Amino acid sequence: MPGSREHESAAPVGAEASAEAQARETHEWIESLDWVLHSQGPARVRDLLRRLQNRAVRRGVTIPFSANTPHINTIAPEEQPPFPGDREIERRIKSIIRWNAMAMVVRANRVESGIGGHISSYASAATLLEVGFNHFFRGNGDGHDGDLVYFQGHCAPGIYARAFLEGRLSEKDLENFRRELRPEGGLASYPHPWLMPGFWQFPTVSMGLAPLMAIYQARFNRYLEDRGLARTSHRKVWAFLGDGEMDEPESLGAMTLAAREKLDNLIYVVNCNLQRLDGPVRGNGNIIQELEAAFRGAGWNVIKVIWGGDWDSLLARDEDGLLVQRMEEVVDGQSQRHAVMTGDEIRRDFFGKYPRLLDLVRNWSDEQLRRMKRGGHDPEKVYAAFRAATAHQGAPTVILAKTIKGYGLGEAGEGRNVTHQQKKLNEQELREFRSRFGIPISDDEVADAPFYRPSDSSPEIRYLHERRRALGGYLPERVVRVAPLEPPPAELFAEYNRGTEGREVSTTMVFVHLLSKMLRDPSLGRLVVPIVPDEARTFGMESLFRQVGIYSHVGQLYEPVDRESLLYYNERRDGAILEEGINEAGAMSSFIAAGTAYAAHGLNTIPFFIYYSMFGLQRIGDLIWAAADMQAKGFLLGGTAGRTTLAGEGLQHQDGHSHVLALPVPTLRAYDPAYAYEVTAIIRDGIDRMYVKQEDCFYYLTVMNEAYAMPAMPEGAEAGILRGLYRLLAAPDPGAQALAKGARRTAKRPAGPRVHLLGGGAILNETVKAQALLAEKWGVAADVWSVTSWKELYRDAIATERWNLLHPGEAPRVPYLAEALAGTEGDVFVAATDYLRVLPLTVARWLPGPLTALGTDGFGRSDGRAQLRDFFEVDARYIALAALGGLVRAGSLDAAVTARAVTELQIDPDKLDPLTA
Ligand SMILES: Cc1ncc(C[n+]2csc(CCOP(=O)(O)OP(=O)(O)O)c2C)c(N)n1
Ligand SMILES: [Mg+2]
Repeated sequence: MPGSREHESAAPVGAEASAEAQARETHEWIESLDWVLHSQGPARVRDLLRRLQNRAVRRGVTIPFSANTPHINTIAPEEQPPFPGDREIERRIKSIIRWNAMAMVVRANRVESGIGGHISSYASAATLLEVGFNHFFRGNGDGHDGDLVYFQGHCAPGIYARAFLEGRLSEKDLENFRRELRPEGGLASYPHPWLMPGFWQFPTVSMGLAPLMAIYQARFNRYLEDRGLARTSHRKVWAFLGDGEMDEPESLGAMTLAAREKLDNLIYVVNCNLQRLDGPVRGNGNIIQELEAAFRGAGWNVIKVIWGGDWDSLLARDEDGLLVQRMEEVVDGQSQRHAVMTGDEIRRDFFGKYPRLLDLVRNWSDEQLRRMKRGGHDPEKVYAAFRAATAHQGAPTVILAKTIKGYGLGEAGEGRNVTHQQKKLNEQELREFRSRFGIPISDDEVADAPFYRPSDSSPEIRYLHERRRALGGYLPERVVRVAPLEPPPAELFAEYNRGTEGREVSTTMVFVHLLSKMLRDPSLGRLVVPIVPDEARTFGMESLFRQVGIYSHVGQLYEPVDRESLLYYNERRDGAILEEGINEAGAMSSFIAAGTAYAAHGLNTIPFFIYYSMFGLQRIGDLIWAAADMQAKGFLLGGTAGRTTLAGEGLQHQDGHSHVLALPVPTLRAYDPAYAYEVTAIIRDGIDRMYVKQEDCFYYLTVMNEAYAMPAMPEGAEAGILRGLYRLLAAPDPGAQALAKGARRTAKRPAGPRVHLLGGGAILNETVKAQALLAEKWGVAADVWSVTSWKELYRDAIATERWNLLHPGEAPRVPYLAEALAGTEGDVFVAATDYLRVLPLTVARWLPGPLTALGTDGFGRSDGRAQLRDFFEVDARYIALAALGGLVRAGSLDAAVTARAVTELQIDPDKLDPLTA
């Protein structure tokens, strides 16, 4: 090409050289390299290669960037350490586990077709896991010393099968795999700490969350050590992951953080069986090479375990690199085919491409070729990789192990595209599996797929226990050994109950003020973990930069530009703040690590994760669900909350539904407080429940940026604040105003129903204004109730109703809502919220009278608060109108009043409907 820097066309001599001459030339270069390596060592080889590369570039040869190494094992056979275990016994143990894992799934599906379960994932991962169990994973000993292992969710049957051999699970448990509701209990489908709290530590089955959470767990372990709270440097974090799983953005999303933080306590093991659910992960590519480049590029230590030991001798004889070239040519889809080929077919398809490769395996039988293992099925290769990974310093390690999905299933699924879904084996297939792995089950019995456990005195069981003893105990194991926290001093919270005496502050400012006080508290402060995704300034938290510092393992290597200012950007090794950058998913993973430290480390660390409320439950809801599964504790703070309260930010920022999204998370207590004393009462109660009483729950609080005077706490309001509702302001006595301005009570019901305004969060003040409006303009008396939590009211009501349903003979219980509103039967209720109307509607049927709900259904807009509250019809005027409408429907007010009120309140009846606009 004219102008091209690459002078292909000008290639003088070599271009026309025959293939034979080229081969000779290649050979000479390689010989030279070998000689330099032999005589002067690897540094000189590197130097020469660099110089050659520079030379080529300067002569116009473009060299495409590649972060790849050749498609062979990273650890050369010469560097491989001797295998310390008993290969034969370990093989037998592994075979028995394979059998039981498979039998568990097959039997569960015989009892109940369609109950599910997976055979092929564990079948491919067995060697990886067993080498870990026999030689690496440290147990908890007598404390919290163990490694933290994230097991691939679909491998659960294999983990159960091992625990069965260890005597930690019974035959009945295995029989009831995926049948947890049997009277005697059963095993959870996947790793769920909520369902098996003494066993599973980490929920991993929502793909992509485990790799992300593991990174932040490893970083949090460092943080604990740097803050002097725990010794953690000897504890490794292992994450066993699927190659298909690596396509989740979360899987690779935080990889640079792990490298930047030099997390050498972290090891990923990616089971590269080349398949996911539907078919190949990269049929037309090579997932191992692709992941290698990504991880190396990010700064990880990458160890590829591709070929088993049988390949070593062939590779040793691959003088000119033709075998490696062939290994690199084969795309994964074809490699998957090789897994199901006969030896003869492999000879023709793989080696047959080049006569010299055919020659290489001339003396190999077909059977030998068929049995050549992939690296992930060779314990010696896997051991070498794990050992190198655990010894590596200064970077996290990823092990990319090539395996076969459904290994050992033969015709029943080995390497087949359907293997992920395989749950049933017929008698013939069971027999073959049994024979292939040498399980001592007779032909007569094999059809029943019985579980098999050798006696306690057998060499297998003795070996297995001996190995786990040497490594400090059994895994997985979740131990909760934490002393309850001493209740924090009441003085911390007392000042907020007095109100701000007219000073205008926002609930966010109140929260930050309390957080700062808690961080200063001598006993509580060390346990508080503030977490922000680049929003500290948004929430006015800069003062904490100076007070407690931003965590950085390396401290601060630069002089901050704002060094002279009081609130300078202060990074410290013992800093308390986890400043996660614009990364809610990572910040949530930190929250999970801190919120489960009571189980992982025996520490009551209290995370406070504050973020833009719109980017919480909506964006990272799956992680919040996982946090609930893990019984994480702590406080999520949805900042700048509310659809009409975060003015100016518009459609993608203004949150009117996070409280709806909080409804489904069973252990999440969600509050929408309006006043300082509400915020602090809830946080105080949260600390008491979670850390003093050790209840399994966590908290979601929305905090706003609208400043207003905070009133003092009404006498006796605290219990109601926590339960979700209390009377904030009793109705003013309408007295002389009663009959003013046409508010004529009908003759039919002279006393008439009363009005109750239920407000909350950002809209509570509008409700207060509506109360005044109703009294002044129409002489209507209304009580104002602050609703701090629709979710609490709803949960209490459904729980009570359920109890009544199941106990018809007993005196019915009364939901808290009805109890709190006793004496208001037949009254008129108006609820207004900065969230969707569905929140108040969830409890409508337990209110003693008819409800009109106002809320912010629809898209947000950017404008001021007053305009937004008009647009969404949640300001005092609409609340008043709704109250009048309720009175009309109740028959105590003339319909003409409301018609006039629309005009008087300057409401445009033909305005846009925010629901659809
Ligand atoms: C977020 C999420 N999406 C989809 C699934 C459903 N799913 C379960 S396993 C699987 C394939 C897993 O493939 P891979 O990660 O390669 O693991 P392997 O079983 O091959 O070891 C899929 C799609 C899931 N569990 N989580
Ligand atoms: Mg896979």
